[in-house]
Amino acid sequence: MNKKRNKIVFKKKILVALIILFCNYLQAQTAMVNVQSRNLTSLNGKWKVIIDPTGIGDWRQVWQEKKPQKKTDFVEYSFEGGPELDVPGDFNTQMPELTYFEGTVWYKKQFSHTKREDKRLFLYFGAVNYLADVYLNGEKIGSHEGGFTPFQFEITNKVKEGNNTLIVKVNNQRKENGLPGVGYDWLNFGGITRDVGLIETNNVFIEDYFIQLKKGSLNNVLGWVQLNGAKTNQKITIKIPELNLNYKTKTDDKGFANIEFSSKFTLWSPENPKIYKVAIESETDAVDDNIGFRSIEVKGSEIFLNKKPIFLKAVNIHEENPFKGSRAFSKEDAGILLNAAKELGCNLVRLAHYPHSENMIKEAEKMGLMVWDELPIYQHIKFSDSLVPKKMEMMLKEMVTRDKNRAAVAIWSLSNETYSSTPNRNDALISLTQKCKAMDSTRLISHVINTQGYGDNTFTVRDSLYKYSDIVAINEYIGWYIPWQGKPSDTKWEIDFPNKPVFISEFGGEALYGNNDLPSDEASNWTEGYQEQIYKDQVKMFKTIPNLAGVCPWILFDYKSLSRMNQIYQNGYNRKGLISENGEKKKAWYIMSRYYKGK
Ligand code: GCB
Repeated sequence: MNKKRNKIVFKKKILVALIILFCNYLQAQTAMVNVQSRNLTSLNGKWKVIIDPTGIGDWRQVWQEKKPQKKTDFVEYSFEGGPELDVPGDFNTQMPELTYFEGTVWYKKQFSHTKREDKRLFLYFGAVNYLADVYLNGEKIGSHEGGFTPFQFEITNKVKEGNNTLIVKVNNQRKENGLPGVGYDWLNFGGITRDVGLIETNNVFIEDYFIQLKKGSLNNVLGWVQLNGAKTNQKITIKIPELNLNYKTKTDDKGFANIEFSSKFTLWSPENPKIYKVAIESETDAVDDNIGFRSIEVKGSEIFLNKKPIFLKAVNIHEENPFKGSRAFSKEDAGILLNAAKELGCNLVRLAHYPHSENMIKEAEKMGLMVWDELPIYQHIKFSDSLVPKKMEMMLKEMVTRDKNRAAVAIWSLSNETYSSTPNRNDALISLTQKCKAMDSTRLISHVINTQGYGDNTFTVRDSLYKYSDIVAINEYIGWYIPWQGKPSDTKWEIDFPNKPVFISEFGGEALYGNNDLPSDEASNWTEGYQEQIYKDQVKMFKTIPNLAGVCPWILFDYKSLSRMNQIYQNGYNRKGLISENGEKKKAWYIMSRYYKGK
């Protein structure tokens, strides 16, 4: 009896400990948007590191940087004498011993600060994969979970005059209840992978705002502004000089103001990616942004951009610089990936399978590429773990907060290849969909599914989660993982959602560039010809799809994936790219680019 009780008490204690640990990772952070237009001091550059494969640094309390006090003392760690890594940047590609590393690396940076009256200071991270514990001058200031979204901590009362030491414990171990979970088909690039900086603000500052066209309208903006700080009743002005717009409103005592104005906008579109300079001003702050205005809707079984039907000519992209084989983060990296998408003839990029950097979104926006913005809710997620829905919600909030003023972002993609048989999957994803809609009702929402039936040359599309998706997004690899069951041009479709647009969000197959001498009718030869044939067949099959509103090959460039272990052809690369990691176009590229030219 007693044993049983002890067990229960022990379990309860573990639960409480877990909840405390988790709350720690979800610590409230400010959500200041558009950090690039703030008073930002970069902390990018060389950071000293300690590699901690066993995780003992927690026990040794590395963040305290202890020094020997007396002659008999010694300390079994030091940043001095060790390596340095570039921030931003994944750690895997910066040191050979970190190539496959999934564990802890401690990062250290010193900075000098001059305190100023009436100013507040925030520490900003564009992204850290996956867990970050942040210490300033030996004191923990917060934690964050999730590898692809930004976070910030206020350090106004913690920063010292003069020299300060920042230590960040970064851990990229896979977690059963992480997002993504433990299995995924891309390289788990760890580290401080995006920009880091200090942001100085006035006491009351413009924290966030939403300035986009009202759903269905081409000239009415419906949005809001949120201030942060004590003096919350303030006059707010929104200026768009090019349109002679000077809109005024006032915040309430929570620092919140609704915004509503109209103008004759030149609308943002792939043909004319018009972006306006917008100034958002309060009595104590001013922020500049570049904002485009467009409408995106589903009506019946079609997608409409600015009230005109549009076919989504898309391509999947992972956030990897193909030439360096490292996590992409810069404008230049974005340029490599997006220029190739443009050249293929795309009007949309599916940024798989997690939110890419702001550079990707902003560059895509300038180039006239719509963006499919996706959460890493990928395949085997432990929806029944009580922490998982909270993490999903947190990530959703961070993604939507960051990207909601980007006209390019047309679709919030909330999940990829989840399974209706996974406990709690529907409840968790339906609730997430509702939360997404409540945050932003102006964009489309998608759930990508790959569990359709395919037999007798007929697809059966049934998953009830599509009810909550504006489009029926299907991943199918007919011709690669599943052989064709008949003539592609005779394919039949039974779709339980006959009134929704259908989007083939993934299809394709593997080929090693330049591998052209072996017979091309055998998958196991990994020839360009075999991949090319898949594309030819797919293009024929597309004609059979009712309500087809777009297609999206997997994937633009070959990319690193450790689960791809065929050492003759794959060598650690997923070879479904239309282009090799060296920039060489495969035969399938030309099939796809011809298809897009004809659309
Ligand atoms: C999929 C996944 C994608 C994989 C791809 C593949 O269905 O969504 O992440 O990388 O298949 O290559 O198998």
